[in-house]
Amino acid sequence: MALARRPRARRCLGIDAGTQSLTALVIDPLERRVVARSHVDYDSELAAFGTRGGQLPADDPRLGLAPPMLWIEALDLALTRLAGDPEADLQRVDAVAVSAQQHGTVYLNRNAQSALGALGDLDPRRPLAAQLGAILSRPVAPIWTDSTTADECAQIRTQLGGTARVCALTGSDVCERFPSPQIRRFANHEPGPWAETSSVALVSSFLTSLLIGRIAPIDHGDGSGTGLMDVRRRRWSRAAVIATSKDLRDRLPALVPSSTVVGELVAYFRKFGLGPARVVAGTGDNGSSLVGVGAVEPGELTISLGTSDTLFGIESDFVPDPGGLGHVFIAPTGDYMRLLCFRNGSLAREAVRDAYRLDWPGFGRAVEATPPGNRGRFMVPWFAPESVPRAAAGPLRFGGLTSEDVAGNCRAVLEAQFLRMRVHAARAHGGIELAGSKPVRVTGGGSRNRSILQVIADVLGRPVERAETPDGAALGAALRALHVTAGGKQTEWRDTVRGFIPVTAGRIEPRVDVSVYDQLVCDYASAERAAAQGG
Ligand code: XUL
Repeated sequence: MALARRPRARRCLGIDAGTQSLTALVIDPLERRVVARSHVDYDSELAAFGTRGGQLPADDPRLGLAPPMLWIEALDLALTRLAGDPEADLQRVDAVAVSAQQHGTVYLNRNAQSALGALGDLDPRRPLAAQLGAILSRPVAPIWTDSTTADECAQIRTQLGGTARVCALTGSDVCERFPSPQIRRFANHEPGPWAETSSVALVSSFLTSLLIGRIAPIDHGDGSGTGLMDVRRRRWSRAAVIATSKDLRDRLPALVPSSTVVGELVAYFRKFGLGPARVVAGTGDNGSSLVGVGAVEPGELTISLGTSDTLFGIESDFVPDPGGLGHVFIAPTGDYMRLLCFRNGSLAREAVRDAYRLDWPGFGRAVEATPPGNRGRFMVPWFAPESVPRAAAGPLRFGGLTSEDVAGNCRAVLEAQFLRMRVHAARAHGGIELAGSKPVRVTGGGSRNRSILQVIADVLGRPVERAETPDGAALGAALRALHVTAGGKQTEWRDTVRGFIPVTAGRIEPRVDVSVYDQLVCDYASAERAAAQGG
């Protein structure tokens, strides 16, 4: 008699398509750990696309464009690597979810629906991107780093009755990087390709479409970062859609709650050993990170140190920022999520590190060689155009800081990044509470660097906690997949994340009294205000 085989425990796969790299990881819900991970760096590993920092080089620093085919190749490569890792055991995966950089728009043509539908018939020996055919009406996608759309923002904002009204409707002001001004610009500047566009996807819904073999809906989380959604009613806003383009409504996919199973993994992915797993709606990287660091309840603050630096947390109430610099998005838990996004994150840190030819340990030693408060020397770190506040590129030094001072600049770029969080958290929404004794969770590539974490703790006067994995967004995607397959109830979030996020590992206490920074916060705020006004 054949012995009945014990079913092996299921696993979940999370995929995060970030600005500069794609990470895929597999979690084991019984062992409550990440069992396998693969990572693809766009610039160095898919060099044929010619990206720098994940976007196409351009003379105009305001341009932020990326080729969508790059993300498909990165997905293929990351899964190929996981398939070769016995620890991943992809056959056991029964649920998948995508996380992706927010706000990027992908323009699909009329062939897209049928090409996606035929994914199951593709030759598994050949790469996906090479076989998909022409599915794009625009070969490039504007991504969140783009700030070319100030005119379109002003036009849409005026049509919707000004910043405060737009914020009350969509949760955010009309921002240069958001889909609404980007779509308006594309429709007006390139009417031919716009006429060929049958559907507009976001990066998260685009990659999810490939997984399920049809155009995927957009989840409430990423929808709330489009400038097109009535955030309280959780549906496309007719007024915002029309203010963007009169031909847009038919090109928008449906909006669904983040915890919706949107389809089943198509046969193409069997080549990696994956079976017919359930695919959960894709969402943005910040919402995914919120889950990935376990900050699933109000009062828990997270800082994500990625290409952008973001500060966010869950809120029960909808409290838009009438000043228009902060955002109210929808979190994967279905709650509201307040967020501030600073464009000059890792690129500013890397610009300083590279200017002085340092590696990260050397950068860390330079920071340690200078006292907290930097003897009053500071920087406004706008190496690229900034989003909070909106400002053109051009870093500025104050308090006697010179460009020759290596250690002073290393400390100054970090202190500036967290001083500005103090300044703008206090201004946005009537205040994100930054003071407190509860640790702030830190994720993203920068969270690997202990000297950065120490500066955060000192400047905010609050302990910080680093999650074990810096891949908060990819882990969050895997946990979202797990949450849905485990029943998907609102109350189960705490249980879903339990065990995956060590709460004491990597805790760092402030080393100085927070008052060291009180004067510097004021000096920074005035210097930044003057600089933003062109002073
Ligand atoms: C958030 C934002 C960035 C991107 C980066 O509004 O624009 O954090 O999501 O991936």
